[in-house]
Amino acid sequence: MALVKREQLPQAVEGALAAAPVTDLHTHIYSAAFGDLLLWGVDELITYHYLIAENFRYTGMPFAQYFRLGKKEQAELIWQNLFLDNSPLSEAQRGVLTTLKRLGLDVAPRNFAAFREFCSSFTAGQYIDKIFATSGVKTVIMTNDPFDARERAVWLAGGHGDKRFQAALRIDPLLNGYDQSYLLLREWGYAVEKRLDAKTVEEIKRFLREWAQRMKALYMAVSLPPTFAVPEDSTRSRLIEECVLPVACELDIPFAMMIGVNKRVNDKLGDAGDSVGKSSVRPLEYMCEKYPENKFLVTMLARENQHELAVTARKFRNLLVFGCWWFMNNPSLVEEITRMRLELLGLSFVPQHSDARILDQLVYKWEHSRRTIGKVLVDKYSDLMATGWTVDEAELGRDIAGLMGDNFWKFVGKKPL
Ligand code: FIX
Ligand code: ZN
Repeated sequence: MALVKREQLPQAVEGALAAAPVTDLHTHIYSAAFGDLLLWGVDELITYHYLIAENFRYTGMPFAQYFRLGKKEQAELIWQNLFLDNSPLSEAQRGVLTTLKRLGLDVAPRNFAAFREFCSSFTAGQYIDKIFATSGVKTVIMTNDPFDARERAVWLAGGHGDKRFQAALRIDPLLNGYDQSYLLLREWGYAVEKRLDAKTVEEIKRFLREWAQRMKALYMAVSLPPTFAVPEDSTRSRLIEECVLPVACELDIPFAMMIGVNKRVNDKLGDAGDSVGKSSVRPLEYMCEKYPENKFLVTMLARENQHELAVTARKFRNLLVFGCWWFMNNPSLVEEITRMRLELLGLSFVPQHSDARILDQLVYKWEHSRRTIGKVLVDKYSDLMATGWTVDEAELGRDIAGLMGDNFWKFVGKKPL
């Protein structure tokens, strides 16, 4: 393969990013087998909870009045407030337009009806194919919650067969709400008590084992508040150390922690009402050190935590840092964090996940991320070449394929699916 010249770097990096198959390791999208759990199309795209939050900055409409509207009316209201009455400069606003453009639609006429007509010409299955082809994403990992009745029914009926969609066992109700969720476990035949006695611990491990195997889950995951602590005298801390980590180790799958969410600071906004808080990395140091056979996938929500998270990863090879999560997923912060991670971790991290809740978002979230990550990589390879080091196309392709997915698959010890 030819050596890359410094002046060719922008084109070479852009080409390698475009060619690298993406594994999107955390999303909220579903294969067609999950029915209405899969959100897709322009009305869903424009009523994304990020845009709901932004919408209320421009209107005094009572929150409940908005949520009583039908989906189409909600979409038309947001289109008016966030696109027609105010230029759509935010990341989530621009994302809608990037997606529509990449799907071949002309946004200049601002003809919302035309966007709807385009989407209505697809079935869910056809649209999944279209979005995967347009976004360059090869595999997405879902967020699979066995406590969600609709989702539970799909898995108990045999699951789904679309290998583009891999599973992650999401256990927030177990870890963050055991005093309620244990009643469901009992309903499902697990002999658990509210108090974590020895039998209960074993039955919770059985629940985790059975569901991780049923889903063929690539990892177990939870989102955690800024106050998250392990060890501490709490049910959550005991469940993690006595149930989650032993089963994760037994099944050789990572435990993914998404740390720093302050849930429902404005409850009237629903999913749009969550916020952020600075967390501690002490629990990560404790778990990575005490459980060297366990693997930990971690992303944190506060900008202030990003540096110490990267430093923690330098200390523990069983910790893989991933993504620019939620309020971090904006070009200015993706650039800052990716630059810092490359400087502290080299290539040993996963720079991005989409957190897509609507299928269509794969297009813009990855288009925007490739552009920002590419900009940082050009700088870093340029700095490298300034030392006299040479880089050939194959090495560049190898490095970038690692960032876009191979690093994750190596960490979980599986071949890319
Ligand atoms: O906990 C999570 O998986 C978060 O990503 C979501 O709760 C959040 O609403 C989201 O989609 C952020 O991008
Ligand atoms: Zn998420």
